[in-house]
Amino acid sequence: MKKIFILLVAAFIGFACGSGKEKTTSSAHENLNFNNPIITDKYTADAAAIVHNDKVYLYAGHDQAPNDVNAYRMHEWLVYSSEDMVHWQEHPVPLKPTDFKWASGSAWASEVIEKSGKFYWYVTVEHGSIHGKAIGVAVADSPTGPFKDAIGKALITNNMTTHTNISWDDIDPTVWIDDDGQAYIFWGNTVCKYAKLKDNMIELDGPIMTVDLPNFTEAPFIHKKGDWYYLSYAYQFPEKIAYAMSKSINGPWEFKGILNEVAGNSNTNHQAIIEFKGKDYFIYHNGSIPTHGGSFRRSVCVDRLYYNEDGTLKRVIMTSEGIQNQ
Ligand code: FUB
Repeated sequence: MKKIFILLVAAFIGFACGSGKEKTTSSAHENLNFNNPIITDKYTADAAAIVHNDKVYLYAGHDQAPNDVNAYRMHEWLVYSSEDMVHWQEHPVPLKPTDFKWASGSAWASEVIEKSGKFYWYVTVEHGSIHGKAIGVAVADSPTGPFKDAIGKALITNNMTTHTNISWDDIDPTVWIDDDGQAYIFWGNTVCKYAKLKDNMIELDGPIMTVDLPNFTEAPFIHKKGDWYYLSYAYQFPEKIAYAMSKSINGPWEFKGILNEVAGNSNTNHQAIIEFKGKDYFIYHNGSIPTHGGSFRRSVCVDRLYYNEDGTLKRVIMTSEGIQNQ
């Protein structure tokens, strides 16, 4: 009897200690916020980001498709800013396809770049009179606008490129200013195209060239770290993100494999990569907001990006936690 009593006491102490330990673990988890997606009151997609005066400005397309519509309905772009990659402030709507008189809609993927105190916003829209998608440019004196059409006509139209028969191959611009000041625009669906830009940033300077990349779908993005140029892009469909590396913006580009897997519940993934306050970030979108999130109601997320010693990229780990207070 005495033996049974001792065993019961020991079992109780063990249970009490065990549950105490479990509580510590779960309260540690409770301190983590689920920071992805970073914006939850609107559906956002195709993020582009710049760093300016110690802030990140994030530009996104607004997915506005009603819950029963499975097609893109995108009538404006949005802009957010953050000082820590955790808290995001929304600014007034900075740009719409209707700001381009020659466009008929579709606020598809875009990218902003700063040059000489001006902010140039390269956007994909549907052209009003030339069949197919086109690329336009807006300009502003501040990263939050107001932006206005910088040219009064499209920079690139579907009839300027004959590499494919599809009408949506002139989409997803990304712009890079090289160390010598020369600016380049990369874009495309199915075929990755690029061209030099004149110093005024609103005219092409020379022929349209192509980059041969395996399973290129769309969303080219250029960034540089040290001596290496990186060309990441949406690979296959549903999209993974793959990347290639080069020692020159003009190539040759060496394919390096997958950087990010298919993002949850979304056919597209559309990445942007930035360095901010000494850390590297991978920005993408998924379709994770319950219950209507999906390929046409997407949400921008951010996770860390890490490099290997040889300059190659570690595969992104997409998380619900995202970026935590640091
Ligand atoms: O958002 C419309 C299109 O979907 C973009 O232009 C592509 O990059 C894909 O994300």
